[in-house]
Amino acid sequence: FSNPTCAPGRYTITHLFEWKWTDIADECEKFLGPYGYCGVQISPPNENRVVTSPNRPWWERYQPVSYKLVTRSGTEAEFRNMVDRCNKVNVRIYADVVINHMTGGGSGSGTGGSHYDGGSLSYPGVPFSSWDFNAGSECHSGDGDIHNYNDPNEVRNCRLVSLRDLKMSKDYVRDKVADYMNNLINIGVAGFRVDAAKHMWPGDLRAVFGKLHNLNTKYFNSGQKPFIFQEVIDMGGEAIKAAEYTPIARVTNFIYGIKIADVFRGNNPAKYLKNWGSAWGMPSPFDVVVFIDNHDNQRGHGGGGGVLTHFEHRAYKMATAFMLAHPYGFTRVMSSYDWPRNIVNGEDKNNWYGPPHNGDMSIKGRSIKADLSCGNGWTCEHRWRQIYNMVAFRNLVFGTTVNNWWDNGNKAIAFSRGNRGFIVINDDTADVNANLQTGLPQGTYCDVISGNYENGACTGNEVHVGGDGRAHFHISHQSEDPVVAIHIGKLL
Ligand code: QV4
Ligand code: CA
Repeated sequence: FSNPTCAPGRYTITHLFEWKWTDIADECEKFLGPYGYCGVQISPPNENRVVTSPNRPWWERYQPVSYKLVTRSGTEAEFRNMVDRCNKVNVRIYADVVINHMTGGGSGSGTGGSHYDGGSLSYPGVPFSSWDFNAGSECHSGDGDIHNYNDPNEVRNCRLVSLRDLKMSKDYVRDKVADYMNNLINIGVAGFRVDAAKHMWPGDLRAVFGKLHNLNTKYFNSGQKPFIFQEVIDMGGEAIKAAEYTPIARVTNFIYGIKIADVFRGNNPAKYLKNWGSAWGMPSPFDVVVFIDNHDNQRGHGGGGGVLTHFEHRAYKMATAFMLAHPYGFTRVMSSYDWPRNIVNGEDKNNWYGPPHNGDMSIKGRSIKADLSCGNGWTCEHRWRQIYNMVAFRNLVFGTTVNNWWDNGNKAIAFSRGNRGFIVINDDTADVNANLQTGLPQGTYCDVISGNYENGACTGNEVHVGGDGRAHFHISHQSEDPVVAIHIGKLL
């Protein structure tokens, strides 16, 4: 399950957090397909609890009520239409599946109208009843919630923030979850982000994944398995290790964003990135999905904090350029919406804010500006030139290694990817003014950070590589984008 199921030549996904299905379908056709993205991680597509206090927080979608495909993002028909249209332009859909638990306490109805009662453990929309949940015989924490992350039994059999914990050791529960995932596969999704994987036993996940169908041959070659990445937060300090899950499928690498933030905030000189990868205490590149921030840690959830986000745009763009230029891991670009942060004593009181919405609380569509960026409250990092052009860079240099490493002994670095691409990043407090070996063929290249190559001309800076492979780079330390990236796809 560790092989990304991208169409050929595409190597990066973006998380279109809380987007509507109709917007995603349009985005696949107008932008993600043409600009070389592999796919989209979507918000959970199944029916969830409607939370009104606070009013429709983003996190209500992590409280399943049933596996019906009706959410604020859209109806089942809209979902099917999105999957079909995206696949037709070679953009894959990866569903976020919340299978560890159902809702927290309380009762009411879900986004698809199904009833739920977290008190009596009744979810008729599936159906699940009290027999299908872990209880006192499995969880020994006293109040039923997880408190001690050093006790693997507690982390897996007790409730994560009171969310009713499914008894995945039961065949019936495994079958219902596998039926849900197979329904998505049959519709045409290419894989899954598995929410809260750390809170499920590896053996139970193996059993569920073992029931999964191959991908739909309408869009994929026969015999292809879904791509699966498991959300396992392993920062090294707890009993449960990512290594328990990597033999099954990939895991999300949370160490990555913390270490990268440290570098691009200037606390750890960039020169040390020379051996970036497993040498930094991270898993094998083929076992991980990597990202600068995610929907939790960008707002202080999930033990988050400390990572770079779009709010720190300068460092964020530098960090993302490095991530996309470097071969380590399968890359995911976060795509956010804006919200009014209100930090009191280190905590954002507004970190629950849901997506931009209309008066009836339906999700507002994103608008597109002339420079391709988004409006209506959508941040759309995936549409920032400094980011989408590096997605194309990654596609072009795929399969090559890091060569021609250079650093100034401190916070300025450069390296090539084989003889196909070259990047210089100046995170230092002085300008870079250097003649560097790029490893590239002679020619005039278009810097894809400062501009685009349009109608045979470069709208940004040109870089002249001589017959000896060397070129001169001048990067002001005061630039908003102190990065230059060139590749053989943008040779004038
Ligand atoms: C609260 C208290 C509980 C109390 C309960 C009683 O915290 O102690 O028992 O009330 O009513 C929401 C609220 C949370 C509330 C809970 C239950 O924020 O305060 O509990 O609902 O009503 C997201 C949010 C959570 C949210 C949850 C469900 O982050 O705040 O909880 O959705 O709506 C660990 C895990 C990791 C997890 C991470 C956040 O190892 O797996 O925490 N990350 C994933 C998702 C994340 C999601 C979940 C898991 C749960 O990425 O977005 O949590 O599906 O690190
Ligand atoms: Ca569990």
